[in-house]
Amino acid sequence: MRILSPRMRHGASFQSTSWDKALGDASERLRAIISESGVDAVGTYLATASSFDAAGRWAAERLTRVMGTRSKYTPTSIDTPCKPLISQLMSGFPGLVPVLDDKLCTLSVFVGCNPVVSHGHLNALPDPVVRLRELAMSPKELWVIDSRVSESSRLATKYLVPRPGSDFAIFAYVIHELFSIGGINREYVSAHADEADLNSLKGLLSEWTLEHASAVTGCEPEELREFSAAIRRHGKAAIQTGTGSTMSGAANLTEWLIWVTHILTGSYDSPGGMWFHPGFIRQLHTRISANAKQPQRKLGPRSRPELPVWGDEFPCSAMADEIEAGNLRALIVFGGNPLSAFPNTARMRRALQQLDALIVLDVVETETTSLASHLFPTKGQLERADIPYFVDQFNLDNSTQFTPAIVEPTGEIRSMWWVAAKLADGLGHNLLPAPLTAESSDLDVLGFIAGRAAAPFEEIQQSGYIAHAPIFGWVLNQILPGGKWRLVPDELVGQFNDWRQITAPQGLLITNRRQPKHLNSQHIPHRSGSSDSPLAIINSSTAQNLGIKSGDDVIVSTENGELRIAVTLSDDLHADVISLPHGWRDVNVSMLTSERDVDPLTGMVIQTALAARLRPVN
Ligand SMILES: Nc1nc2c(c(=O)[nH]1)N[C@H]1C(S)=C(S)[C@@H](COP(=O)(O)OP(=O)(O)OC[C@H]3O[C@@H](n4cnc5c(=O)[nH]c(N)nc54)[C@H](O)[C@@H]3O)O[C@H]1N2
Ligand SMILES: Nc1nc2c(c(=O)[nH]1)N[C@H]1C(S)=C(S)[C@@H](COP(=O)(O)OP(=O)(O)OC[C@H]3O[C@@H](n4cnc5c(=O)[nH]c(N)nc54)[C@H](O)[C@@H]3O)O[C@H]1N2
Ligand SMILES: [Mo]
Repeated sequence: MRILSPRMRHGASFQSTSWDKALGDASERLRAIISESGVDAVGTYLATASSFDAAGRWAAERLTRVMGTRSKYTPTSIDTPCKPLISQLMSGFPGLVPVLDDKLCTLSVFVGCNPVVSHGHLNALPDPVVRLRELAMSPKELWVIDSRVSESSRLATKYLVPRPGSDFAIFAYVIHELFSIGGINREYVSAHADEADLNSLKGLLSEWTLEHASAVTGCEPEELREFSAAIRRHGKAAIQTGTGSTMSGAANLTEWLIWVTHILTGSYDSPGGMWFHPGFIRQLHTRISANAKQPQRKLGPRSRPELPVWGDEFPCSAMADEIEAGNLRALIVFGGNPLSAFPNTARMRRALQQLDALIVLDVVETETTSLASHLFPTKGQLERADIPYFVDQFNLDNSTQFTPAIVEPTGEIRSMWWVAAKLADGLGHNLLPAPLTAESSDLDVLGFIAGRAAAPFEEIQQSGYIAHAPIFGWVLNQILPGGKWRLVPDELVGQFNDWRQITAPQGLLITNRRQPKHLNSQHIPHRSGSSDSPLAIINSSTAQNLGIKSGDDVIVSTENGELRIAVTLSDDLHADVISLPHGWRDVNVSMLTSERDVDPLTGMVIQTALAARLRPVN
């Protein structure tokens, strides 16, 4: 149900009220909490829908900063913290986003990423079926590495179906072969890597022979040999990971070894391989310079000091503990649904209920809005003009777009940026830089944000889409300390030596999966019989052994909880896989994940390659 006016809770009642009253009451509560417990007691969660509302996200970031709270949370710590971590450890800067050079690259690889359904992870593929077909058109090759033969695998030149969580082993073997058989780009490597690093890497990977990688991944030796040969044959590669890789216990290792593969083959910041997106609006290449300091992890939130913090946000896995410990007393949610997205749903629900204020900015009622103390209706996608801002670096080309508002906002709906500015006002801060004021229009705010873009805002607005050529060279020449990648960060060597502990045990494993017609918990189809329904996919032979038939309900359980879900059978996945969709309210996969089962380097909740049991109902 759409939310059309601000609402405020008084005891059991949750009534519509005026903006003045709701904002006034929210600010008063926040002020009291800050004066009693300090500003870290007020947290912000800048979630998926804020990523697609440029002005809203920009203002939510500024609100977090002007308040000065350390309690900032975003889904980056749930779906992909390995990417900023590896970027930071290897380049000194966390924000590098490699993008495939789709014009010149002849070998592209997707690992745990299913663009046909998701449109990709950090490289958005518009019209993904056409894009993948282009990438697979001979002499180009497209490889997909997925523990299920996915919709994207079917479009690939070749696909591999490894055991979940074992992807790192494929690249350990590929690098082992680059050292032993050849394929290293000597010119690139001598300019951009240290000899000592190369030697230690070679030593570290010496045991990763074909047989070893085959035993760990379950892939046939011949398939792995062919993959490695393809990389050597093409010389360069563009390898993309998605959440099937980034949500597993081996996420950091896989990401690291893929970066190493790109570096050894001279594919990074290099035509025919990958370029780094500086953002059409952000223009990072004009602003960032080399940082020679070794990145240091900071102490985690007070209730979970063991959880590492590398950037400016706390891991979402800490939120329930922070609330229960009284460290986090108010939360402002910008377009998110923690009851769907965060682990251990039952505990998360109790924690959110314990907050002194839960201020939610959303467009419709959700399980999270039903717990809100203050509910602020904000403009949906069609009601606001927009440009890519948070997702500026995630386009496949060096482009930007402008979309005008299509319909008038209904009811008393306001812009997300305006609500953030009003909340800041109520706390005695001004988050809007001159000449912006609370009376400015959405276009004024977008124009301000696009102030340093590669083209004037008026031109972006008029043309709707502007693309420039990819930019090469800025990372190698400007960002890397001394022009060299840090190939072997200690933290990753530590995890690599422990690979047996961090990879999944033998037996059945849950894997994650997106579905075509809903985005996380948004737009969940209500029609029964919709092709998009909450179905687990399991291997036919596994099902047969357990006496399970297609359409049966089963119980999937982990150390943390259980889930009842209907199954469909398939031979197209690794025998150990139970593929579960994310985003459903009643069939909520987050009941199976835990805020304790996290990657020790990032605090990310493990959400794929997770040990599970399966039994028929009855
Ligand atoms: N239609 C739709 N599009 C979306 C979303 C949505 O919910 N629906 N969500 C958006 C969001 S927030 C994100 S982060 C992106 C995610 O985008 P993607 O990362 O592309 O997400 P998925 O489509 O789930 O693809 C993940 C694939 O990884 C495979 N997999 C699981 N575990 C493993 C493993 O251990 N190893 C390997 N090799 N493969 C594995 C799964 O079988 C699955 O095919 O999609 C975005 N786009
Ligand atoms: N177990 C498990 N957990 C997961 C995942 C998984 O695969 N398995 N996936 C993870 C991933 S990849 C992600 S990104 C997170 C997602 O985590 P969240 O971002 O917290 O979840 P969403 O379901 O995307 O919630 C978005 C909310 O924004 C609202 N919304 C939609 N449009 C607008 C708008 O224009 N304005 C405003 N203000 N609100 C709007 C929607 O109604 C919805 O309530 O979940 C993660 N959690
Ligand atoms: Mo995500």
